[in-house]
Amino acid sequence: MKTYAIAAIPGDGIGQDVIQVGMKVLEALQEVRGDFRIDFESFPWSCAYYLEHGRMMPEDGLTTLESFDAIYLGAVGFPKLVPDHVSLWGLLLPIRKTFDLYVNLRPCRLLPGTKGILRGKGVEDIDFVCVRENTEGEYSGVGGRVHIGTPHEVAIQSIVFTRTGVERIMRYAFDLARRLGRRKVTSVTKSNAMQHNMVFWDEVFAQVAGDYPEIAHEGVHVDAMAARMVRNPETLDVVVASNLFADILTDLAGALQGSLGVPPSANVNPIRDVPGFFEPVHGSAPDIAGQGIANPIGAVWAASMMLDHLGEAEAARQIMAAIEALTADGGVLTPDLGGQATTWEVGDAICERLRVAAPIS
Ligand code: GGG
Repeated sequence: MKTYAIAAIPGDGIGQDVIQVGMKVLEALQEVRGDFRIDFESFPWSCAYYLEHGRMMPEDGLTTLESFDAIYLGAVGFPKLVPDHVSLWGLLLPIRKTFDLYVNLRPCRLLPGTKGILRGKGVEDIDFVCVRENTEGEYSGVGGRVHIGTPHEVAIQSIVFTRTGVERIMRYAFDLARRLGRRKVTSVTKSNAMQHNMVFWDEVFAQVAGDYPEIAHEGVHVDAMAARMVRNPETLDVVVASNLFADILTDLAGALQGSLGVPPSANVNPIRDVPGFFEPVHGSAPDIAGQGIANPIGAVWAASMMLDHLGEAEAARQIMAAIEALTADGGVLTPDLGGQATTWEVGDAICERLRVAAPIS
């Protein structure tokens, strides 16, 4: 029987709650299917770990992760204990960069039965995929501060775009559009104000688009894109954006789906043999951790993306079918989606639906 080694890193805040549910759903699925096994190993790397050890993960943490088939992460951040830039640069960003997980795939789809927040926009209107560049751009980490604490202090954060980095993410977006049968790729830019990096981004986009004549393409400035997502989300198929722009816009995409608790995120390198890393889009929300009100759907959907990436497409679809049956029914939802159920009740209801559903082929 095929066995997958998964590194589970619940992390901080509600990451602990939702990863517990995600693991339970995966365990229920392997029981139902019986054709693969998942071996989880959990790691306590988090802000609590930082307080004890002075780092977010051990020195050889990335080497440890290398031997796994995938990484399943909850959330990172507990700003009252550890500054956010320390926790993010201590755990989440090093995983993405070290394994060169240059694609961050974030679907935005209104699930059946859920209302979203846009008047007059339904499931047929809100259905696009955001392809986020995940290893460079605004999150390159290049910069520094001088004259710290003096009146002439200076802080510089540089944006780094490489031809390799930009071209490969554009190409991935067009290939994805082709694979999904989508008609258009929309590039998010700001080349009117950013005359170096974003003009370069636009040039590479135009060059890559030339190799995909059957797929329409357009560039939209990031400010106009924010408005377009709200006014006309139905005009979007595949969206490609830089690290920061996509980070911001996919929170907006979460709101379009009714809650930031819904969307998942897959950090992958489609070429290299490295573990992909899967997480809900949402953060750690420490203020509501452990209360049983966090929505686990984003984490469970991320588990589905993980299975799909591992080559278990049918199992991935089974999880999505269970989530969709749950939302369509509407009876067992967390408060962010208008329900009264707890995190654990939603998890149990998804497991139950997996058990009763007919196999999908
Ligand atoms: N679920 C992962 C998480 O903790 N996200 C919070 C966050 O701020 N992420 C930044 C990023 O995705 O770059």
